[in-house]
Amino acid sequence: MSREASADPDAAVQAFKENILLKLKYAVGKSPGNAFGHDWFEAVALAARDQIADRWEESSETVDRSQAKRVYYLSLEFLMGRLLIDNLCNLGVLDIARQALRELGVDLDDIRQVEPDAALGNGGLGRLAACFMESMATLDVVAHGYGIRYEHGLFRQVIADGWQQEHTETWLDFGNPWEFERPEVSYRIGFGGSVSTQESSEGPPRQVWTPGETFRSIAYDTPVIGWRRASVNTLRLWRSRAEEDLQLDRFNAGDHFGAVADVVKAESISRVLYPADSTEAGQELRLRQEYFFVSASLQDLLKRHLDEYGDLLNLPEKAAIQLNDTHPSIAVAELMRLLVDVHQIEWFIAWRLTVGTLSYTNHTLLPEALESWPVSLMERLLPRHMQIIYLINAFHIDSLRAQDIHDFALLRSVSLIEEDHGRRVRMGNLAFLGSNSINGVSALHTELMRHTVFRDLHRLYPERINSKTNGITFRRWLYQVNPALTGLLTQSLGEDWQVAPETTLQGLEPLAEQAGFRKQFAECRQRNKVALVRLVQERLSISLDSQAIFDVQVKRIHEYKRQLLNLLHTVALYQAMRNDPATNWAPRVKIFAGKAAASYHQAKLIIKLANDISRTINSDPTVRGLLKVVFLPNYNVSLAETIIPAADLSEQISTAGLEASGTSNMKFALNGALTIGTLDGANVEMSQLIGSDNMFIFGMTADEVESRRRAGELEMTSVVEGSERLAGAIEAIRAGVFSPDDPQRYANLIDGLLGYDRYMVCADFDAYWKAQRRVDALWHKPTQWWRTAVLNTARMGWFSSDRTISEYASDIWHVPFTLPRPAQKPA
Ligand code: HBZ
Repeated sequence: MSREASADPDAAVQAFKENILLKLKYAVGKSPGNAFGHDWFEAVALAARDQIADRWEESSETVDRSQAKRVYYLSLEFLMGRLLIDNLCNLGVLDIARQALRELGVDLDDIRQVEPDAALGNGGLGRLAACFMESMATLDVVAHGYGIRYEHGLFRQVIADGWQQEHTETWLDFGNPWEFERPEVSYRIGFGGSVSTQESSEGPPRQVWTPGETFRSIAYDTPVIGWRRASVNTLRLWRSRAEEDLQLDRFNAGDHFGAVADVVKAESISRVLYPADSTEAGQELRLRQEYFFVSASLQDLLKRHLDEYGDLLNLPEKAAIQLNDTHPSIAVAELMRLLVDVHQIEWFIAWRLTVGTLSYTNHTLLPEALESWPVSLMERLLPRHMQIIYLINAFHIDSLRAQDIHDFALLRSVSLIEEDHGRRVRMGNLAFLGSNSINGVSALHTELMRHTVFRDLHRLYPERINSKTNGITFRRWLYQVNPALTGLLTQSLGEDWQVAPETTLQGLEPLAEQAGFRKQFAECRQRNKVALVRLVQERLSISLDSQAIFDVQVKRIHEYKRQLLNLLHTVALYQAMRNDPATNWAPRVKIFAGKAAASYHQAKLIIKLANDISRTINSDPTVRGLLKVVFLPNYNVSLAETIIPAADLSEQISTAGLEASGTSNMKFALNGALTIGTLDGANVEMSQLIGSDNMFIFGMTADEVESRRRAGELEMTSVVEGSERLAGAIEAIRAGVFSPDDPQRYANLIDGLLGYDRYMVCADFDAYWKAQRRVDALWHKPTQWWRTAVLNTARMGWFSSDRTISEYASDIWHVPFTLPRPAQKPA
């Protein structure tokens, strides 16, 4: 099959249809008469997979022949979501598949819903990895993603009486048609045991690690195809297995459970994704997961390298390994171990190869999210790695002393070992020292990295830190989720705009001045809103007015993201509407969704508060037609795909300096929602490109937040007293207006806010309220609103993950890439 879909559409439909029927019969074992939704999904997925496999083979052969440098993206999370539409789109056969199914009496839109979300991630970091996989394939960057094939992804959130409950997610229950199991690709992973010194006649003594227990990693490969059949890369996820499935001697002795104990222990490593999205997990199992996938991935890529070149000394020229946050940072010690102990490369050469190959992306500055492991745990679980870390540290500190650096405070701060709170290994410092590039994910975040967490390391290695502002794949986050708008853009900008939206989208700017175009743009939104209204009706039995402003905050629930600020505004707005229902209010629907880490009590209370507020307001006839509040349960990629294109207003209101980048901010604005937000993360760059007068920017800047924190001004009684609206909202929540069944429910939450407002919710409230009134005012001027909305879409081109990946490719990985080319027209 060529890079373009077949020139004869009808023949292509017939061929696809036949393949679906073959898959249904021979792979699923059903006939069309007794096939259910999932059977059809599987048959279509397998038919699409055949086409991907053809391209996969071609891609691999081309790469093998060219001996191109390879990129390895190591990430504990890949939040892929559903893959059917993604794959059909990138193959260029979406319409062909739709028609083929229609002729079989099946609706593609029904069966796409059957596919479970691959939720192997918590939030932005995991979704970024998924967008990057797609962009790398699209740009022909030769890349492998490496991670864990969790049997259970992020928990399924159920809201019961307003409270979050976590249920096990079961995405593999019906199998996974996209993956290929590779039982022959398997490595041994050790833990514990001891290290001994072995004298050698050929050189210096060698350290030999004899693990106390070993498990096996098994590879599962999912092909990732680029847009318009560009390259096909591989996402290789590891599953953990015991060395033996059954200990027969124990079984024969009657110990039937003991006989499989090792299996249970081994498999627990890849059993479930850690649901904490920022607080350090602090669990042995988590460290085991990190080491397990890092070791398997490094063994695998070194084997590939040796098969290709027979030598490891050219590793940095032929491989670039990107560490997605510190979760894979044990790679620094593991790569050293493999090079020195297994491949017997001299220490300093191994160190040069390691630093030359690794690079690290930081995604957070929150102190509680910076990983560190107790030395005692490391010594017990990874004794050889602990020795290696000590050695790296000793050589590092020695080299500084040799440069006449003796400042004790500086040496302490750049050390790999934290001595103050029990001895711990600082994984951020390990990743920094072992990498040639350390990048932040937005300009502001990178600047803060240079001045906060990595201040001292940055002084020592000023050229290492660089900024790579995040991006999103437009294939999924515009073309697939918003076919109406995509169609309008094609009609207005011509067939080829999708090839380089980074530049072509700007062509919309003059159209923002045309009433006819604005009307069509607004109609697209309206269709998406109606779809969301339907979903809310189905899931929550709440009816919404699709003419109201859809004001949306969807993301993980975290205090720094300030859902509480939004809820306080909701209450204040409710009170203002009740007091004065005759004012010309802009009707609003406040939409919330997001999961809280299971152990994060405050975040779970915020979910309950959102649900309490929702119930009270939605049943109050005085604000009927003016205000509704909904909390949509179980936020995931698929739900985002319905919500984002239906949003009028995007809430990006984190305390400035704390959101590293944000990526939903980009998805909303690309689809034409207006942003209300602080100057935080990538909002800053968005405001530069979109124009701050086309966004509702409010609140303290990162510098102002910092000064206020330094001055210790976190006690808020006087701030609240000075703001009548804020005081009213706080008082109502505290008095139990929204929780009559338990009036004290939010007393602590509110007291905390007044006594020590760490995230400056109160301090930013008035500015937020005013910005919201600017939203109302603009909504009353539809010409201006829609003009602004069009300009938002027009100016978001730079936030494509193709741009981000092209920067990683040129500046960090030093690999070639090709931007998409226009489709060749059939002769
Ligand atoms: O990474 C997010 C940042 O908060 C967000 O601002 C940024 O846009 C995004 C992509 O760069 N960070 C996360 O999503 N972090 C995690 O999900 C996480 C997961 C497990 C952890 C720690 C953090 O142990």
